[in-house]
Amino acid sequence: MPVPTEDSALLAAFEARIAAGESIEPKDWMPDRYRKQLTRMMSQHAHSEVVGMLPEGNWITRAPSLRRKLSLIAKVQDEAGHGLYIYCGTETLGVDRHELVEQLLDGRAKYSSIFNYPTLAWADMGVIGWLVDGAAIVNQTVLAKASYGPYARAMVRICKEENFHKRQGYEICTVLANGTPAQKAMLQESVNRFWWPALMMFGPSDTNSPNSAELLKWRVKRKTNDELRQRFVNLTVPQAIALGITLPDPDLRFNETTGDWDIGEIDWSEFHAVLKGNGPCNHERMAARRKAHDDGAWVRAAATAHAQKQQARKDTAAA
Ligand code: FAQ
Repeated sequence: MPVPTEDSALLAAFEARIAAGESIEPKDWMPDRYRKQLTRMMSQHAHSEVVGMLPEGNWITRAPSLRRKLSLIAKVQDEAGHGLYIYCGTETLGVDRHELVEQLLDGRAKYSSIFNYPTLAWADMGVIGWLVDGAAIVNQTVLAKASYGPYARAMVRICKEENFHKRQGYEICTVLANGTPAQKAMLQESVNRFWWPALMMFGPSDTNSPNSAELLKWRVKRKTNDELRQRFVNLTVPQAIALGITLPDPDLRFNETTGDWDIGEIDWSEFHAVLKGNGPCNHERMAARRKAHDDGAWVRAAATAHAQKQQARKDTAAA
């Protein structure tokens, strides 16, 4: 019989707290794997928010009115804020955000596949808000109940802002759907491009998701990738019907038995190609991130110098 070690007692106590629905906080004991899994997932999430500014940022100068420009700028700025909350969250796990940013910039870290698709038309600003923020909300509403306190709390605030993003996106879609034939066609063409990539945001199917078992066991994830994807489909199909547009899936059917909308086969070869860096915009996105990072070097240097000066003043006053 194995002799219980200190760690196994700590692990049992940790798992009992999770089973009781308690929140794990930064100074609490946690298994190394829990810390590693959270760092991986949260840093990828933070990177996604920051890279996710690029496709929409591309349309700020071309928004069709001042009102649209203002709300698009505000949305893109919100995404930067979400990245910052989540980077702060990862720092509570004992990692340095500079190291995480390095991992993104040198290609070791992932970010969401969806941001490797181009934004070719104004309608994409509506469709990203509706489908991409819509998918993010479905995922993040559940993550707001994740077992790690700092991540869960960041999600509560982020979901409030994402809800606003989704509404502004859907409102753009509504205007286009009720506009001229050319506007309606632009909307349809955008939905045709974004529907399948939005479904891929939820990750591989449950049978091919290596991280899910551990994340579900420790209640970081509370639903599987496929469960969340299905929830998103069920919520979104009626919204597409209300807009009078067609979702590009000939196999989409309402299943009377399950009450779900069944979808056709996802092209997983496309998903894996995008993850390997071969999506339509991977190179462009990373080049833009690296340039922004290099251009911001003087800001980081100035902020560090300022902080050091403040600290020196405090030290002198305390001496
Ligand atoms: N893209 O074993 P699983 C947003 C990777 S925020 C790229 O199932 P897991 C807001 C996965 O990392 C969007 N990689 O992994 C916004 C793993 O690789 P690794 C981001 C993906 O962690 C809107 C491997 O495949 N949201 O949109 C993707 O259990 C508009 C195996 O997968 C989050 O990050 C993918 N789609 O489940 C911003 C939410 N899917 O690390 C701007 C938090 C999977 O082993 C504008 N994250 N991979 O090398 C999650 O919920 C989870 O991490 C999943 C993946 C569901 C993404």
